[in-house]
Amino acid sequence: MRFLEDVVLKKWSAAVLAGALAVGALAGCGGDDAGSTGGGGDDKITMGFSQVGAESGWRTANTKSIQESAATAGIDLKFSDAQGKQENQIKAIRSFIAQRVDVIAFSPVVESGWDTVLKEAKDANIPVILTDRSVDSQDKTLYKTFIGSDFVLEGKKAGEWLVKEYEGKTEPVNIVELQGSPGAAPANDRKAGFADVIKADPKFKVIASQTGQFTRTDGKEVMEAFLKAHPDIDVLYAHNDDMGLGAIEAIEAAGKKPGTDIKIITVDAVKDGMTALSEGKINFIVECSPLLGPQLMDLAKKVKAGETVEQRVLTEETTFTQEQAKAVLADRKY
Ligand code: GYE
Repeated sequence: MRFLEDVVLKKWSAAVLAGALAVGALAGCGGDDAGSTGGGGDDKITMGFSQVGAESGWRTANTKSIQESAATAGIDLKFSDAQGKQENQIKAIRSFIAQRVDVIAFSPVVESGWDTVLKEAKDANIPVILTDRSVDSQDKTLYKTFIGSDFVLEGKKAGEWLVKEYEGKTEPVNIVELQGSPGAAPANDRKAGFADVIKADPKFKVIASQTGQFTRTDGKEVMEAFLKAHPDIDVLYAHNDDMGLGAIEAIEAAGKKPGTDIKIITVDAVKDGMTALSEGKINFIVECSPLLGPQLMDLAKKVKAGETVEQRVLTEETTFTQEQAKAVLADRKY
């Protein structure tokens, strides 16, 4: 068992000392629970968390939620920013294993290529919680649970709005798509869900689809190129608000009116996106909640206590029209 490690022995003696001071006896502190939870009641859970980066407003809100919830839950958080690189995440996870944290949580930059490092965590007996994004590993025992959104459903909701918007119309609808970062679960799934819904009607044509890396800068640049290559764009579907907001700048610079000349659908519903929606520059936003912190900390405690948790924890989300955005904007926290 990993509790023979130095760090745990240190924790253990701290717990023994605390127990002795509190009740003047050692009885409660040397029992079996020290072997499964790492010590007595004052012994903090340590979580190693590897974040994707800081690419979007969503990510910033997600990081804040995780950091604040860890503090509230009394969990010692070791936070590492991968700056968008899988290799950095693998390094961070290996370092968490070496430090023998109690729980590892991470939001995978891409879906593939995790089996080896997840196996290392499993062999070290350190539970892993996937947060926000999933991995495509076949072996589901490599992680305890996955908390996050259903990205395919988000793509479908975007497609369904479009189908309704153009109901009864027969002329072609030219769509350009700004994809999220290549290989990321939300990019793959939001593309697939959307395509699945619009394929039922051949008038919907995706005339260009490229990555905008989930960032404003890339969203703007790629949209500029789209506008140059295609004078006849009807709709922009952006996999997140930030890319949509970048694209809006490009559309305005090209002398067109976002939301009117080109209809815009995005995903996330962060404050900047909701502001643009309420101003009529975006037409529809599919919500994706970044506030995963409280549930993540809860799951970490359960997993650490040896309780069984659901393999999949879904976040609840809605969608927003321009009118709905106006109604909730003032209370939007992120
Ligand atoms: O939609 C995007 C971010 O993984 C759900 O990543 C997340 C996505 C989010 O960069 O804005």
